Amino acid sequence: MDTLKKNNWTREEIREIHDLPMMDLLYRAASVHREYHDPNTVQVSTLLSIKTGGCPEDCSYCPQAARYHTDVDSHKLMSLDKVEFMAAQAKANGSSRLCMGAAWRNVKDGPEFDEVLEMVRTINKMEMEVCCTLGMITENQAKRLAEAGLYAYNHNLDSSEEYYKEVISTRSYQDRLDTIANVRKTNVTVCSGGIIGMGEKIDDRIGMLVALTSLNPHPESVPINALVAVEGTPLEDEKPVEIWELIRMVATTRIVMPETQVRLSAGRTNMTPEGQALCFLAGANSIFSGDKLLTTPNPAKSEDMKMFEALGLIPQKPFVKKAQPETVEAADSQVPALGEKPKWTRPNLHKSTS
Ligand code: SAM
Ligand code: DTB
Ligand code: SF4
Repeated sequence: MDTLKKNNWTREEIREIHDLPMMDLLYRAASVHREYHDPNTVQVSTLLSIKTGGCPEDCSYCPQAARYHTDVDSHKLMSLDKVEFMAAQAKANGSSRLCMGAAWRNVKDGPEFDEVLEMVRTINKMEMEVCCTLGMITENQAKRLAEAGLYAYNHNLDSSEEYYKEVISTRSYQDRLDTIANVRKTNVTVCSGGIIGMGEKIDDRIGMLVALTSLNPHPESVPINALVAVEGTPLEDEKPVEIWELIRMVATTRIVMPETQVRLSAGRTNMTPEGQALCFLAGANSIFSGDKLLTTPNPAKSEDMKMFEALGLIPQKPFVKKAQPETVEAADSQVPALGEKPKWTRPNLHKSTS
């Protein structure tokens, strides 16, 4: 059996795994899963949108892009007190990780980022894993987040390089890879995955897995989102993905990145508990809990509790995979703000600005 943690998976090899008869695929993925993980433990994260809507980017799937006409109400940065309250609630509800999302194109040094760093310090001290997803960041900003005690940074590749251009025009695939590389220069873990159901071909899903597996080391977590088609976005009419397609994607991800936590992310409201159980069997070992993702609905906590009970699943404790990072207080910081912006390019223009 091929359970190597390798970085040179080819499209053909991954496609061959993806297209196995379902029972063979499930058996193989479940076997890899058991070799590397406790199959009865699932990591539970809570999402919190700390800055909602009004984003200048044009990601076709996203209800928070300012240019689309969705029902999302824009909010400025959430207060530290509110974040602390929400984190305590998430912890009481059994989440080991709080993932704070901001509808930003990139991080800008200044009072708002300082406030986010304070949020990271506060939650890390609450013995929760802290994750941020704030758009593009520089190496210096990644270092400042690491110093504050950040556990993970989420920055998705979303699809294959070719299909990415069809979905987003305001930044390139390379920009995403650059931010991931900046995170990798610190001890913050990398969370990067994508979305299926955006009209892409199976080969685009495979292309995304090739890109993710070529990262060395592999991302510590890979979220697999099923598109939540939101009215007012360009992808509003996309039909929900078939559960079988999601199971195939999860199983393939598990096989090609055996050590990674595979997160069954957006789209669970369209799935039955039985469908989700097959995803767990196929190697998913993380979910987002709480009745809201960032702006769209997620299954009710009571439903997830029922499902966990029926399946005998146990929520993972924090800092099992990696030790808790230390927090350096703002006054003791060794990493000064440099005031620089991430370099970025536009697809097809290949012009760099800063
Ligand atoms: N602005 C930051 C960025 O783009 O990296 C962080 C927030 S953004 C909302 C985080 C991720 O959520 C995206 O990369 C995308 O994969 C996912 N996402 C956004 N809208 C979605 C939708 N409608 N359905 C599924 N996933 C979605
Ligand atoms: C990820 O891959 N999925 C999460 C998290 N990382 C930030 C976000 C899903 C967002 C779904 C649409 C919304 O609720 O706005
Ligand atoms: Fe902005 Fe992120 Fe949404 Fe893209 S996915 S529009 S960058 S919030």
